[in-house]
Amino acid sequence: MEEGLLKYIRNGDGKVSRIFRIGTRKSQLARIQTDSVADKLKELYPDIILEIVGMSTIGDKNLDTALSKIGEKSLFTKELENALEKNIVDLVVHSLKDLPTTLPPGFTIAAVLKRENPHDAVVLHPKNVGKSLETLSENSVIGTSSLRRAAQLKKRFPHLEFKDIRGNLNTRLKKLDEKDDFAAIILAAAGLRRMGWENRISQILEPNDCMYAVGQGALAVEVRARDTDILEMLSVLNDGDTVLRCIAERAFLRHLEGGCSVPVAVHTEMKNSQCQEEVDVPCQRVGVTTVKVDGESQDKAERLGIDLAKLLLSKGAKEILTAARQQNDAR
Ligand code: DPM
Repeated sequence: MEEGLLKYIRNGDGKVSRIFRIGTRKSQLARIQTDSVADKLKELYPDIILEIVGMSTIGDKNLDTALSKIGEKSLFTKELENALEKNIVDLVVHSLKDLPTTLPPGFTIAAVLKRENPHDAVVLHPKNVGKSLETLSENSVIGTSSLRRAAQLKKRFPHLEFKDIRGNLNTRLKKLDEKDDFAAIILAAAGLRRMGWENRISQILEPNDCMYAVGQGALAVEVRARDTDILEMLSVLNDGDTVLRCIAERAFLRHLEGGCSVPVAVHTEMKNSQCQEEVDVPCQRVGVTTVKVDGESQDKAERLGIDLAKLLLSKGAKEILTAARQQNDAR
């Protein structure tokens, strides 16, 4: 243990317990997401001792630069992984869509929790309430820094204009409401719901309008790969269907060599959930059961993603992605 930061606490009865430290970004959304995972862990392991450690990341410090322009693959994850590596924290909660499809050696995803609504949502300027993307007037400006959202929506709604908007969710809603720069902004429905702002959603974008980002709406817990005890402890958090869909989606993006700076979108559905088996997880709390996704189903999901990527590459996806990257670099 290089830095010897593992923490223990001595209980009244003389027993010693380990403290598990959870790293999180400091934004309100990140805190809410981390708290929700901590609450689930406390429900499953009532005696667990957790400590939440807030940290700033490159993505948080560059609030004015479009995500796709910062050019750093692991915008929101690098500092948190450094903290994992140095044993400053033991687990890190992320939005899965912010986690690169290939993690640095030594790190792994211990759990992917049940996905929320993965779709994108339209939030209108108060003066436009009652309208939709379709009925907003010609040349209305829509705020989003996501190339994926802008690329799809430009094609579907050619009468609209798209401009970058940065900052955390609180900042963006303020920019929308208090200025006259944007007619509407596009955000993930999941983030809005977690913040308690569901009432601001005026339209959920269906796949025909705009497909979502790989992993959108799902939370993931990242840990040190060597911590097999923590991996086992966290496996109860996994949601089988979400795990399989996200394996397929991430394999697809990995094979396309896409990232934050290319407009790649997906839509996945589980046709049946037969591939899961109920198993007992041998963990501290007796009687905890979970669905474990068997290795064969995981392999199938991975292959599905890769096959789809290959199909698209054979139809010219590589050229489209290269052009999109060059266009982005020139912005
Ligand atoms: C990534 C993108 C965005 C985030 C790009 C994309 C949106 C950037 C923007 C990879 N990460 O989606 O095409 O709008 O300028 C992010 C959000 C959430 C996780 C916020 C959002 C919450 C939803 C979730 C930012 N990361 O997309 O509205 O947990 O999936």
